[in-house]
Amino acid sequence: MKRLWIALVASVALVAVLVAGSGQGAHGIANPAAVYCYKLGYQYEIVDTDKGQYGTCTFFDGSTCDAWRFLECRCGGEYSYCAIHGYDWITKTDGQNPISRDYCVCVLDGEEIGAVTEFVDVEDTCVGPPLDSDADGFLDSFEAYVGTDPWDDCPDDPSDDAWPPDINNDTWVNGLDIMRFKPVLSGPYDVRFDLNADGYVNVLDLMIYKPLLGTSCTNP
Ligand SMILES: [Ca+2]
Ligand SMILES: [Ca+2]
Ligand SMILES: [Ca+2]
Ligand SMILES: [Ca+2]
Repeated sequence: MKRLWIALVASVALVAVLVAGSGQGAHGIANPAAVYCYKLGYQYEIVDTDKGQYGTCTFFDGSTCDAWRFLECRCGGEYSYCAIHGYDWITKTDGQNPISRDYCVCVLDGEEIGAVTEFVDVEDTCVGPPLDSDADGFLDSFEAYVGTDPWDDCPDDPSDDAWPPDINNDTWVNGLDIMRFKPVLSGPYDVRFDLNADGYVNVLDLMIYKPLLGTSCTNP
């Protein structure tokens, strides 16, 4: 049941960007801030200026941060690994992180549970696909965007938003899900239906159903 369409969209081009200039092909030394941005499924770009190059990370809603500031949660904290997975976040400046002097730590119920660089392998020199923790074919960051659970690949009950195309949470992707689009297509924007994350609900979102129709998921 594993579908990878979103995961695969960006990966081919970005791997080339991430390791460009390393001279070591696909196994080069990558910039941790670039890898972090990429592995969360966002768009990393290198910007040339008079003072040199820097990297930016662009999120689904089009907003952008400097990639290193994003890694440190000094910018775009609401798009961070922590936020995507339901945690709070803080930036620590005690120099105790091997990747960057200032670093982002996830916080759950007031307890620090780890730095984002522990959860995301930003030193991965063979850059794999972006994070899809539950392997339901939709990236963690995308699931956070539409409001489904990035840890759960299949709904347990009709209120359990777990698998993005399964709008009615019955474990099947079929016409019943597509019927739910009807009032939304002509009504106010509802992010739950924005399955290509472009800020609109329209026929482009319905396109993603083509390879998925008739498929289902199962709970353990
Ligand atoms: Ca997923
Ligand atoms: Ca999910
Ligand atoms: Ca369904
Ligand atoms: Ca859309």
